[in-house]
Amino acid sequence: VLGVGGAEPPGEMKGDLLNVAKISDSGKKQRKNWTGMWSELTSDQLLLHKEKQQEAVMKAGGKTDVVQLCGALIEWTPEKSSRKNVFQITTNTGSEYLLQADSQSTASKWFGAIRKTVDSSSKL
Ligand code: I3P
Repeated sequence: VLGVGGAEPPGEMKGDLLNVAKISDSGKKQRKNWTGMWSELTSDQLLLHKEKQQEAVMKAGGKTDVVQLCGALIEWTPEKSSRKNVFQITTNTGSEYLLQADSQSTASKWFGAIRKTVDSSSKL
């Protein structure tokens, strides 16, 4: 079934290239700059890798952005972009990320899995 999300347990989802734009850094507005990032969901973080291989990331000295999902908000935000399938993560420190995939099923899969992770990590 496509588009339901959350089929895989937290910590075991990776391997998709999502378009990411960080539009706020701790409350400070950033210029929107879409970048393709290899996404990986852990039990409480969204890791955004510039390189596909984890090893390549390590060797390059950490071109990975870590989004803390505990206490975060996630919502579909069609009004924030001309692109389709855009959703936003707002962290509890006030950083805002737009995420997007042209494939609706890919976007929905990640939205569902991230929302689940937000819910489970925020309950602790
Ligand atoms: C932005 C760029 C983005 C676009 C954004 C533009 O211009 O074209 O792709 O967002 O629109 O401002 P620049 O590269 O000069 O900063 P979308 O692709 O999400 O529409 P926005 O300002 O309406 O968000």
